[in-house]
Amino acid sequence: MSDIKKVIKDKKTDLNPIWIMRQAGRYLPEFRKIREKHTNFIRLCLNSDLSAEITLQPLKRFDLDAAIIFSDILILPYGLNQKVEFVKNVGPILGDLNFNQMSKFTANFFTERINPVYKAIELVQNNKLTENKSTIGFVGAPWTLLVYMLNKKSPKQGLKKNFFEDKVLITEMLKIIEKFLKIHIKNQINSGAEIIQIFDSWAGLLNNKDLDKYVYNPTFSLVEFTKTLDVPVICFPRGIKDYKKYCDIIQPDVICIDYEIDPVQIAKNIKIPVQGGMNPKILLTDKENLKKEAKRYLDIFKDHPYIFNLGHGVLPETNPTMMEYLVKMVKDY
Ligand code: 1CP
Repeated sequence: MSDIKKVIKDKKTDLNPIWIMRQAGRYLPEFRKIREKHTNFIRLCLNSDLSAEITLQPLKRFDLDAAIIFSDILILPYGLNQKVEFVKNVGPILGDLNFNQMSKFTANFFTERINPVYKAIELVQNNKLTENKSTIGFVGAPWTLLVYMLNKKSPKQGLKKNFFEDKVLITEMLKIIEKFLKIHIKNQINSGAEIIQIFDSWAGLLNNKDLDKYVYNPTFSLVEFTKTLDVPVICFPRGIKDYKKYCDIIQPDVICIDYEIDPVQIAKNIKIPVQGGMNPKILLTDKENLKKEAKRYLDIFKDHPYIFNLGHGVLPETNPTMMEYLVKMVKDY
């Protein structure tokens, strides 16, 4: 069993496994080299050999405990025939949403469209580099996907003015998203994913009164479904104010915390295994500071089942030597 699984299943507190959100891609020169030649990002995700190679790149360099599949949460709208493009220095731009068409798609149609993602998982899972490690599959949470599919671009500058206007469309879209997320989760598990992480990157955009409809209900349904397949679920509701309430309602196997939440309060109030927390910007400072901050998290979660990770994805400008230092430091703790 991998150390991550031991932390999740056996609630081990003496192990300090580590993996890093967005560890595949972005900051690695060997990734950039591949990316330069493959300008269409979705097409790159759908190239099983390259996707597997990129997934394994960080494991070749660092003693990480998991491989996270090189894909994207926006592979779901792509699988449902919504246009998805990644524009340099802008981010994702999505095409118009064709609800009538989407509501008619079958599981087979969707699975066929993104089948190379599943092939990549098989390749990664069968590679020697992932022996005794965990292969992590992932999805975007229903709310975060609804955001991209309706907003058609990143909500970094806010949601479009009439985002919540068409309540019927929103309700129906949430149902479709949930249905195909379950198919996507099941397919990933059938291909060898041993853990599923649900990224709710935009949970922090909602008011408390809207959390039931957009976050709690649909995410709980996904978590419950994944558990019936006997695979643990890690939830990352970035920006949510009340992590305790989130855990009480959703009951994930692991809660991944963002860097804005006080880890001391988390360690005190939350009983389930915890992952993450440290601000990715720390990796842009110096080794001494990095050691101090990483140690702070390790100390706080010393008697708690804890998987080391960051409080959001590793930043593209991160120097790989800082990552190397971090992984060694956590392993030697
Ligand atoms: O231009 C490039 O080279 C592409 C950059 C890139 C990469 C490497 C994107 C575009 N996606 C990915 C891979 C990716 N995305 C992974 C697999 C690799 C890994 O984790 O190591 C994962 C898990 C994701 C997840 C993802 N995609 C999230 C959730 C996590 C988070 O960071 O909040 C989100 C919100 C996306 C959307 C997305 N895809 C890419 C970008 C630039 C964005 C964010 C856009 C925005 O700011 O709204």
